[in-house]
Amino acid sequence: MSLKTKDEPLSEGAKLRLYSGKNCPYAQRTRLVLAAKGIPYEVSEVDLTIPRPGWYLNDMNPNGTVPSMLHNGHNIYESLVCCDYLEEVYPEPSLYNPDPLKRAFERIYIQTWACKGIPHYYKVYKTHPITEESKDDLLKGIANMDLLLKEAKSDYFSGTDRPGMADYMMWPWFERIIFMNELADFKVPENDYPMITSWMSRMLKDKVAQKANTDKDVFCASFKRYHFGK
Ligand SMILES: N[C@@H](CCC(=O)N[C@@H](CS)C(=O)NCC(=O)O)C(=O)O
Repeated sequence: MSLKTKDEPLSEGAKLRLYSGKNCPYAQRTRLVLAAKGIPYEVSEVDLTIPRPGWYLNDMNPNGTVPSMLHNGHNIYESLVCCDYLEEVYPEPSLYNPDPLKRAFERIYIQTWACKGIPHYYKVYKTHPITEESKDDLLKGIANMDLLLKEAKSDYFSGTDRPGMADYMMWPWFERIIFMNELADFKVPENDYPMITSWMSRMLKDKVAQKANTDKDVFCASFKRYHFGK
């Protein structure tokens, strides 16, 4: 199906249009927030294997990436900005901790994972051959999150008894890391990292995470393409 332009009206009942990518963890962040808040929306899938059309760059997102959202005729882009925007426009249920200090830490966790986890994830995901060094680096990033969760003394990075913004902003990569166990022989050892592995188990059971999940087949196909040129 061709990409809907900014001018094309939303389908009936949809509050916004999400320009997404089938295997994009950043777009999944937005899908998770939309699912958590029960916001009806439509999806326009962007084929990331070909250059974006000029109108997408002009009207939706000059960076050419997904996610982007069309809401009330306005374009919003960058995953964290999209998610914070949704939190403000659709405040219920709130995904941030009500306590300002805990909320600050949620943002710290998101940034920490972005700096110390995501780049190493992509080294394992994209480079061939996968080296023990790249796997160790990713494990260090995960170990760091294990420590932070331990210090937070909470089941979730939200600091509450349910997943919140920080959990949903990190989950897309962790869901894929679980798939990497089969594909890249990459495992997070439960005995060494009890906090993060039990968090991962809890997240797998979360209804929102299940609703806005990663398609395992799509992920595996993409992973194999990077690694084996298949
Ligand atoms: N900082 C951006 C990153 C988004 C991003 O890198 N998306 C990838 C797909 S997962 C993309 O659109 N890549 C297309 C390209 O770079 O051409 C965000 O948080 O939204």
